[in-house]
Amino acid sequence: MKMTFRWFGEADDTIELSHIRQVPGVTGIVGALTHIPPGEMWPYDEILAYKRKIEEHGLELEVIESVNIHEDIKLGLETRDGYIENYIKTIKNLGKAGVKVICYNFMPVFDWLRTNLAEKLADGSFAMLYDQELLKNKTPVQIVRDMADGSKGFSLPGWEPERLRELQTVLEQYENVDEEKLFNNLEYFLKAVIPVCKSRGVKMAIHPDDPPWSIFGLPRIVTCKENLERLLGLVDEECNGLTLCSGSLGANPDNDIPHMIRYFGKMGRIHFAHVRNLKIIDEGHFHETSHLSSEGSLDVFEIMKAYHDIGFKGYMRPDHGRMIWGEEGRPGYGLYDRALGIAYINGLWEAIGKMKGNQVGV
Ligand code: CS2
Ligand code: MN
Repeated sequence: MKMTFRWFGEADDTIELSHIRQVPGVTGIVGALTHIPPGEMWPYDEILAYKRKIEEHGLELEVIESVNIHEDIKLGLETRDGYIENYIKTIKNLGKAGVKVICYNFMPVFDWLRTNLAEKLADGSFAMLYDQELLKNKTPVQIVRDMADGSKGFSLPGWEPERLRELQTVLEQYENVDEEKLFNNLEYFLKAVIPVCKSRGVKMAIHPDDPPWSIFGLPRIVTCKENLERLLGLVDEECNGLTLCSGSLGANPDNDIPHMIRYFGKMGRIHFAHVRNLKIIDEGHFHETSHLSSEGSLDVFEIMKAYHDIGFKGYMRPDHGRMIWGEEGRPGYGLYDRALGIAYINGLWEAIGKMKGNQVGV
């Protein structure tokens, strides 16, 4: 595997590239041109300038997270073709710049959702929490306001203000879109972009829905093994692949993450691995934790062992961390806890390899 670290760009991140370079084992950045709204084309020159900056610090830019999908594509509106054209141009420009994997998601309206972005844990750290009960008493507009208030002024990935300004209208448009329609709209999108990816050596890696169930009655389809298999079959090509996010899928205890890694990994369809742990309190109620297995509900050793057993050669990154040691930053994306996560993941990886008799642990 290739260890990477998510970075939001100079203007939009508290963390310096030179500091990321010092986290043991990190070879690349997972980046994005966060200022470009969904639906618009990413210009080649801008991608190149961004990549050069990263390379100046001895890091690679081979993974993008995310190129977000315009709502009209998810809704299946007639206007989608123009946005798909732009997406294709972006794929071509990214491919030309050496990008190998594009992470994206197909969640209607909202990206990942939490009811508290800074829940204080017993050890004094802060982590993100989700409580389905609290959602029941809130309207989508209130939730958007809460997320914005809790974000400490940082833009949150997938929560672009321009996209959410039209919230009421978009929610009404979704009244005609059920899971079947959403699958059809994903198929339409994939049929247009996958051939381009294939010819350019770029892999698409869909991110699971977070949490992996419907919220506010909106359809969600990237939620479980059966649906992941179905979406891979929509266009049965290697470059139609997955971002296997343990924390997103793992919020539903029915999802057996090590099994899913082995199953889709053997098919060669996992291109990007997000490793995150979380503690399930009861149904629809969980908070994020450090990566350590004993602190959460997921067994990170079993997750890493599954990746090791399938000979995973793709990109990996620690996902959401807690806020520790007084760090101020974008919720989920501080330096310290994600760096600790990497040290732990690397430790497991080395130990698993050496237990198998491989001296270098890979
Ligand atoms: C999240 C998402 O779990 C995660 O990685 O932070 O924002 C994720 O980046 C997007 O859903 C991917 O499109
Ligand atoms: Mn993730």
